Amino acid sequence: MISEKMEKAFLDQINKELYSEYLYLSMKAYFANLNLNGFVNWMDVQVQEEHAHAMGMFDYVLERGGKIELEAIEKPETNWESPLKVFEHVLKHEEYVTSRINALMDVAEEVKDRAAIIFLNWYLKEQVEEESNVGGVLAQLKLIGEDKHALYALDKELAARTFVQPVIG
Ligand code: OFO
Repeated sequence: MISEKMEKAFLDQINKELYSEYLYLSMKAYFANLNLNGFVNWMDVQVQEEHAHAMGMFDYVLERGGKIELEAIEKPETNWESPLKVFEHVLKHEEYVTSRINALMDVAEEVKDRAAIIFLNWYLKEQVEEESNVGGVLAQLKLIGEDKHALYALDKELAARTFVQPVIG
C-alpha cells in the first residue's frame, strides 16, 4: 500500500506531466500556424511522451492501492516570439520537471518506499534524455539565427522523429 504522502506527491506530478502535455500541445499549435510541420511533428511526439509519463504514474498509484484525484490543469502559454524562444521555454520547463522528479525521489526516500524509488529511476533517466534532446534542437536553432533555409532544413529533420511507447518502470 502506498503512503498518503507518497500518493500526494505522485498526484502532484501527474498534474505536472499533464500540464507538460498541454504546454507542448499549445506549442504544436504555434508551429502549425507557422506551417513548420517538422516542428509540429516533434511537438506531437512530445505530447504523446508526456501523456505516457502521466499515465505511467497514474497506473502505478492504482497498482499500489492508491486513490486518484485529478486536479485542474493550468492554462499554458499560447504565444512565443520565435522558434528559438519556444525551445528555450521547453528546456527551462524540462529542467523544472527534472527538479520535481528529484523532489518526488526525496519523498520516496523519506518514507522509505523502495518500490517507488526503483519506479522513479526510469523517470530520472528519461529526464536526462529529454534535456539532451531539447538542448540539441536549441543549439541548432541558435546556430541558425535568422537563416530561413537552415530553419527549413531543421524542420525537415524534425519531421523524422517518431513516438515509441515507453516501457515505464
Ligand atoms: Fe515528462 O518529461 Fe517532459 O516534462
